[in-house]
Parts: sequence; C-alpha cells; structure tokens
Amino acid sequence: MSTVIRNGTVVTADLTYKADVRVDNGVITEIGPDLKGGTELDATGCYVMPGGIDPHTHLEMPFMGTYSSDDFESGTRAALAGGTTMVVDFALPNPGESLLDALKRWDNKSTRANCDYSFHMAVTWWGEQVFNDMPEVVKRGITTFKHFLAYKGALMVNDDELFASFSRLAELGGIALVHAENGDVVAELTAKLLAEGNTGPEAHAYSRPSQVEGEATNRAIMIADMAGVPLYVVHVSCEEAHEAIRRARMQGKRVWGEPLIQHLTLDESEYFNPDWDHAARRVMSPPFRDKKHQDSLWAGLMSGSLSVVATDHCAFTTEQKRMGVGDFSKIPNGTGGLEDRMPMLWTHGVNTGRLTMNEFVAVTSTNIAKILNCYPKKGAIMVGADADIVVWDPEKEKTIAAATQQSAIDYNVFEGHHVKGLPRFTLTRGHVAVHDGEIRTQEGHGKFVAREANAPVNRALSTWKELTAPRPVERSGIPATGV
Ligand code: DUC
Ligand code: ZN
Ligand code: ZN
Ligand code: ZN
Repeated sequence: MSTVIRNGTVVTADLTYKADVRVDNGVITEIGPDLKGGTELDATGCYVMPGGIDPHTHLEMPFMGTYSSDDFESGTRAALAGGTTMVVDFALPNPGESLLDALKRWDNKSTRANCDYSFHMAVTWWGEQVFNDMPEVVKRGITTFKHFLAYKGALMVNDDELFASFSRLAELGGIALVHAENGDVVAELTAKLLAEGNTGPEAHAYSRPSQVEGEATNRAIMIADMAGVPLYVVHVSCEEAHEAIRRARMQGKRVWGEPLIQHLTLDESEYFNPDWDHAARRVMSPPFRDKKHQDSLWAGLMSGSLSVVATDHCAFTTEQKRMGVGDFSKIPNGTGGLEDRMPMLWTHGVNTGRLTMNEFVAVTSTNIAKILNCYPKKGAIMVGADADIVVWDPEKEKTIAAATQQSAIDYNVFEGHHVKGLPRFTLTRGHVAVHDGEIRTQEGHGKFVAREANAPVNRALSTWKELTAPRPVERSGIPATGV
C-alpha cells in the first residue's frame, strides 16, 4: 500500500512548491497536487525535504585505546531522529591489514543499521597490498578514500604515500579525502605542552592551532593537483583551511570543503570551562575555534566555497574521556552530533537568514549525494528516488538534552541549546522511522549504498602533468665529463 505525504511544501536544493508525495515500496512514485489513496502522513505546515546525508561518521570505531560508543544501531537511530537518512562511515584498516579485511569488519558492524549507509575507505598505511586492493574496493562501490595527515605513529600517512595513493585514485576514478592537520607539528606541540605541565583539555586546542590545519590543507590541495585527483577536505574548521579551498576552487581545481555543525555553532571557550569533564567531552580534532573562524565557515556556506555540513560523529562516554585525566593527549578525540546536525543548522542557519531553505537542503543532502555519485537515488525528492524523506516542522521546538537523545553516551555537546525546526516524520526508504516524534526504527533495515567511480566530478585536471610535466630536451653539444 502507498504512503502519501499530504499538504506539505516540497523543498529541494532547487525548488520550493506545494505538492503531495506518494511512496510505494520504498521509492517516490508520484509528486503532485491532491494525491488520493494510501496511508496519509499529514504534512500541513511542514516542508517535505530529502532526508539528510551525513558523510562523516565513526560508528563503533577502534580509536585511541577504546571504541566509539555509538554503533550502527544507536548511531543511525540518532540520525533518523534528527532527520538524517543516510550516513557514510570510514572503514579503517589496521596497520598492515588488507583493505578488504577492514571492509569485512565494517560490513559485519553495519548489518544493524536503521537507515542506509555507505563507506569511505581509509588509507592508514601504504604498500603494494593497498595499491593492489584499491581497484577491488572501488568495484565494491567505495570510491572515496580518506587520508589522515594527523595522528602521527597511528593513522598518519606521509607525503610520499599521499602522492602515491592520490595518483592511484586518479587512475581509478576515485576521490581523495583528507583529514588535514600537520601531524608532525601537532606531535611536537603536544610534547612541549605536556613537558611544560599543560595537561588539561584546553591544551588540546593549543596543540592544534589553525596554522596546522591551514598548512596541511594547502599541502593536500597541491599534492592532489599534481596527482590530478579531486579532493574533499573533511572537517574544515578555520579560515586558513577555508581560504586554501576557496582559492583552489577559484582556480578551477576540483576541491570541496566540509565544515561540521560543531565548529559552526560551538567555540573554543568550551575548553576553558572549569569543569574538566565539560571541557574533555568537547575534545575533538580539529578543536573548536573562535568567532573569526566560525564567521568564515558560515560565509563559506553562504557563498558556496564550502559545500557540505557533516558531524564527524564519534561519541565517547564521560568515562572514556577520563582516560585523559592528567594527559590531554590521551582524551579520546571525538564529539557526537548526528541527531542535532539538521535542527542546529536550521536554527542557526535558516532561522537567522544565513541560509535559504534550498541552501539548507543542498548542504545537508543534495551536494554530498552528487559528490558521492549517489544522486538522485539519494538527496532528491523526485519520482524514482529512494523515499528517504524528512517532513520538517519549522514550528516544532525543543531544548537539546542528553536525557532525551538517542545516542548511547551520557552527555550532549549541544546540551541546553534551543532549536526550532524538527522532523515530524522521517522516512527511510519508505519506512516511517520517526512518526510525530515517536521513534519507530527497524534494526537492520539499512542497506549498503554502492557508488560508481568515474562520475563527472571524479575527474580533475593535473596542472602539473598537463602543463609543466618534464619533457627532456634534445641536445647535441653534450660536454665531456670527468675532466
Ligand atoms: N577527529 C576526531 O575528533 N575524532 C575522530 C577522528 C578525527 O579525526
Ligand atoms: Zn578527522
Ligand atoms: Zn572523522
Ligand atoms: Zn544554539
């Protein structure tokens, strides 16, 4: 039987118009006025939008001596509660492990997902095995490969490895992702701060100034340009990184930037809270920054130089955070946000006039669906698209509180923030997972979304190869040697 979303206003990245939307077997089958029949979902006063896509999560991730505490079940339940209907998680090979073995572990974990998901593959080490595994990973629908320029001695790859991996990706029609912070400098600053007795969570911010992010972002852009691979920079938190991305885009390089909802709405003052737990709960990399950087990120979203808002959802309990009492470098890095990304961005973006509703849809869903090459299956309200839909009530309000959240952890970094604009219904491939605020998720409903390589966006020029690659000069008068 059909489900019909009635009396709402459809909002896509391009258009706003009154229409009903019919869903059959998980797919949108009809859009138009006064659709009859089927089970009705009343969208009076609401906007009918593509469900959110969060392209940056770490669910049940082994990291810094522990595992992130939201798994694919609680994480995707939190996502749906907040209007997000697809997540993209990072498969993380151990040192020396084959990419395909890492993928197997992620396949196993993800069987519990409540909504659809895809993966990025992380390149955490480099060698023949990785080089040889990459085509098979692409064949399995994973075309995006993440590289950490930070976490020295753990996840970090060096520049030679970065160039080799980027070049391989260019051949395969993939997209390179980077966590852009200079891991060597971070390691030096961390050691210096600890030696000087700076052991509290605030020192985490001192150890990762915006310059380390600006440097690494510039470096990654230049290396991607030489390799001729498109580049997606995750968690852009500062003006220096944004400036590099802006400049690259102006030069015609295929580069995208992804700010997080946390960096857009929370600032570095959180680290100076006298409560150790409060500060440690907000330790993530890159750290929260000051207003100058926040303004830059908002300007990037408004002008289009930044393309996607994500969360980097990586949730640790207070107990886990306390692994770093006496040494900030042992505080597991990460914050949550899956349930709050859409309401927080609506509240601070649309309600303030910084973003139009269409821009909101673009940066929470449609842009990333296009970049990841799963549009219009995802990110669209269109006949034939998956019925991943959020019916958004702009009048619905709440104060964010850990006590009422879906996430498995015991606090929320947005605790006490008031939001206006929340889902009335969230549909994941037609299943109504949020019904008038009531959670009706189905464990295991989520399916893997395979993505193809060689989409138009998966190509970039190499200004190095095309314009300045070395060409040997033919010479006649070669001087004698050894004189
Ligand atoms: N940053 C975090 O804060 N957590 C997970 C990984 C990362 O890059
Ligand atoms: Zn990262
Ligand atoms: Zn991350
Ligand atoms: Zn707020």
